[in-house]
Amino acid sequence: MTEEMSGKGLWIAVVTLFPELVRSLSSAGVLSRAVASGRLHIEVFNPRDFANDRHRSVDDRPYGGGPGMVMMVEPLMAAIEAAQAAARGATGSAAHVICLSPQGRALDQQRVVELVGTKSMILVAGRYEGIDERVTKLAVDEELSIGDYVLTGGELAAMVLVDAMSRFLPGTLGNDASVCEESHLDGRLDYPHYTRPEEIRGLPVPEILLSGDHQAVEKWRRKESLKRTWARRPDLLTKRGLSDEEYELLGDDFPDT
Ligand code: 21W
Repeated sequence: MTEEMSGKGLWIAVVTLFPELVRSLSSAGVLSRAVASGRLHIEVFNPRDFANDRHRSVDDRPYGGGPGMVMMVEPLMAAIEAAQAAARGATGSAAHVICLSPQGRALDQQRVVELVGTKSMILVAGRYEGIDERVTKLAVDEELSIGDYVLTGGELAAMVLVDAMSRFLPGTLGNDASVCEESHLDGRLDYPHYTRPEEIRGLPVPEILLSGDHQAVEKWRRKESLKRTWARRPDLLTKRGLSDEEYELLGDDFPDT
């Protein structure tokens, strides 16, 4: 087991035909700092490096016909198995294998939090029309989608998951308070934010925020947060319900029934 991954670090392998796409995203911003500090390890495995024919083929035509190509079993399985061997070497145990796919369950913050507790994971990013179903059956533990829209492949979805998880690695954030605050902002949208100047282009900062009255500010923020959530994402509120105090805060904005 490597020294830097023996503790609370996250070991991730991404299986992708576009390793440079994944590397470029991990070598910038918050993720690069997590990697540099040893909290996050990202390794890339390219199925093309495991292709056997002289053309290094990784895709083939779909049985049954139809448009597009399908990622072949052999190079993809070999890449996943190489990633599993690397995971064993680094952490001493098998990695959890997640395939990013439009057919997966939708990723949400609860699953992000659960997955941060995983020692190691292999993220399989598909291209073309998708991967041969037998790879899913043989090697994939879980399929995740990031939402109901169409991407060109699984790489950005994989990095969305990595990015969301990285916020929970200690020392990554620079501001651990906002992660904590989220637990009690849970199920509602953020309140509006303002910084200097006090007025710009005819738009003032809400007076209450300049009052110095911390209790009043906190109440205003709770109310604004609820109003926005009710207006834009009522599904979040019906899912979690409202306390008596929140019901009162919403006041006239909340319908009778
Ligand atoms: C998108 C591949 C659409 C294939 C029925 C049969 C990973 C993704 C992806 C992709 C199709 C995620 C069709 C949200 C996403 C991903 C590539 C299907 C037409 N329909 N989360 N054939 N959205 N997308 N093509 O696209 O790999 S997670």
